[in-house]
Amino acid sequence: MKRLGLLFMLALMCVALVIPSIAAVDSYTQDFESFAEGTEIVNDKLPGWSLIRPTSEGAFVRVKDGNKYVEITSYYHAEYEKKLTDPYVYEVDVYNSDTGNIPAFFVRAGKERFQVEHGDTKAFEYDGDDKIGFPSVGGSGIFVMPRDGKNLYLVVKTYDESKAFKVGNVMYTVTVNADFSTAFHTLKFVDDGQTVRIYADDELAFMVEMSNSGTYPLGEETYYKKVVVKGKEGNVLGTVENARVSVDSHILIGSRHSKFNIDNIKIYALEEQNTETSDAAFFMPVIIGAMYALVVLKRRQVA
Ligand SMILES: [Ca+2]
Repeated sequence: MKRLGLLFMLALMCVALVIPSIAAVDSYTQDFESFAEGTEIVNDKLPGWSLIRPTSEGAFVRVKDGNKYVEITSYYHAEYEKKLTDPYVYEVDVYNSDTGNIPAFFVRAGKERFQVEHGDTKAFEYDGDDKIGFPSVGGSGIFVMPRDGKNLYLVVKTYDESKAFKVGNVMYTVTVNADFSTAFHTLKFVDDGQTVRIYADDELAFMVEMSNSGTYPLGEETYYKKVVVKGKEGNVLGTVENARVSVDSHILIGSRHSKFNIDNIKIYALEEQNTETSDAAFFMPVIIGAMYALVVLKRRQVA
């Protein structure tokens, strides 16, 4: 009986050690090099993503200087299907030559959508908030728009009783070194679960500190209600107390009547070399060996 108890303990240890490696963020990369030129990225063409193209124009693989990328045209909603609950990094290369475009790169969007004027709050859908200066999209999360050359816009989605559809926005702008209107540059989100750091290439542009999670009268998911937005020098740009920034992060790309290009999507764990995972990998053969020895010993005793 003693040995059975030990066996049970060892099995529990195995499970405990395996859990961190299961919970880690799966690495994802997409450089579009495997697609034929002109391929439309629609329906199930991009494994791991849900795609919605509400009009006759969508997203197509283009080639320039031997590199394949995707040109998104008009209205588009691309949603990474995996919910991110652990610290992660999300990178995407963006080239947006047109001013006035709405290329919205969301993180920490919720899964639920809210009804607005022409449907629900997809990443291309105007949310009805006419105070922001452009037809803002989506219903939750934060989104970044590389637009008008070196300008980076950060929009925090809010729950706002004063708006027609209770979706509001607070926008911040910084100027960065990368000019997204002349070539591809990397937009990078480093999200440790408490702070989202947003980079243009390797230049820190925004820090978004999140706290005070809870629910709102509209919807069922849990959101961080308070966010403090800081600029590249750590200066506070503003505080939002009614933010609708999801506790579980969904990544969306939205395009509203716009044309821009994306390439090199990467999603990976913030700590790629998770020490707990390494420990599990190291100790697993030892534990399995010990269990095997005990089982053999037990059988011999029975025989
Ligand atoms: Ca490429």
